Amino acid sequence: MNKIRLGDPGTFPLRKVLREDGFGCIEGFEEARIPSAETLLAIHRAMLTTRLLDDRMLKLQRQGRVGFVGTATGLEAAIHGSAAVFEPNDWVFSALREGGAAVQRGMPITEYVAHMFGNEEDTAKGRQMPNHPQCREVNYVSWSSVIGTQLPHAVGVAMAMKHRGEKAITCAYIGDGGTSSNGFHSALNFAGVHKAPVVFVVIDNGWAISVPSSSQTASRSYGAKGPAYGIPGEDVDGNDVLACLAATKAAARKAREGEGPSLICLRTYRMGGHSSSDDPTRYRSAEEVLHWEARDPLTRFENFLDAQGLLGVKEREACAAEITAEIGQAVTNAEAVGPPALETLVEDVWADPPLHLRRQVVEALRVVAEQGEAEAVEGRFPL
Ligand SMILES: Cc1ncc(C[n+]2csc(CCOP(=O)(O)OP(=O)(O)O)c2C)c(N)n1
Repeated sequence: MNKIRLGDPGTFPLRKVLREDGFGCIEGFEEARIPSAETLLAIHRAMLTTRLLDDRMLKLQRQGRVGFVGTATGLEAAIHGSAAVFEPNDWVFSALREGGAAVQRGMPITEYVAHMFGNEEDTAKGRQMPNHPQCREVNYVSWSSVIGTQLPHAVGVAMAMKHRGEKAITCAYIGDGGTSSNGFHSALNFAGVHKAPVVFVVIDNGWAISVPSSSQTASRSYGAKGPAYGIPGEDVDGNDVLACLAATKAAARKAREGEGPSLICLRTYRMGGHSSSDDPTRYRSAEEVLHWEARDPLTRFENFLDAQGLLGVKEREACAAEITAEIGQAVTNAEAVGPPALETLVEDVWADPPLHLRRQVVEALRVVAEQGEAEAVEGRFPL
């Protein structure tokens, strides 16, 4: 359990831009390379939105109002520093924790929250697990839940765009655990051979449920896996939002200019449990969590913005209040909307649902009309 983490200083170099405390950049970093105030504040807002959205969703889950939550707490710099690079016509394929990137790309918070509730306004009609958002308008693809599958999908879309001569590229997120999947190997191999315009982003958050990152691979780093596929690879301090941004920007530029894929590993830490169904105290120490809490990527970036004169305590509070109000309104809306209509169960798969499915829906509707929904369910599952 206490093995040296991949990428720890001394074991493999990490790209860094911000000082550990956030109050400035590391020595030698040219100020001219700091992004514009507008970009910095937009990324901060995205990070804060994810932090607040996850906090609220987890509370709702604990109250039995939302079914499942997998938070991104601690990963905000990695997610939003990288996602900020992609253009509206690029495509983002994510795993469990990057839903905030959909919001950053323009998915309305109300739509995100409707998805968490799986209600009638959920674009997936309640058929996906919560925390698996999709948003066609912003080219953000829902995750299948099967670890690694999103990578071959992302490569396929990248190849399609390349064949069509389009300039768009794809971003493919995966966790440290996901690097052990078939999908990771086939996607990187195929993308390397065919120079697919894709950026692979490994978010190494230290744990794959209860498996520590140090037990996931014998490689000296995840970034080091790229060259084996003929792809450039790099490891980045994933709690340093400016380093995540810079590394992803360089990789995206290569993909856009026809130089093929890159692999970047953003090394960070999952501060919460794997999901709302997990108890992380069973497999990791309180000291370890405290160690990382002291390196909170949001605080580090806020210190930087404060030092730059871009975001003081008052502005931060105002921004948080605005986002909290927006989330609150979205939750109120979501709870006022009912579940998807039963007959939608057989939509979207068949042009004309076959007879046996039509019969089942008619039967379900008849039972509900006669007994009410709760009694109908109880009738099928006698206690
Ligand atoms: C093929 C497959 N095997 C196992 C699982 C169960 N599972 C769900 S999440 C998870 C761990 C994923 O870890 P990682 O890729 O590091 O992502 P993280 O959850 O840490 O963000 C596992 C093993 C799954 N969903 N799919």
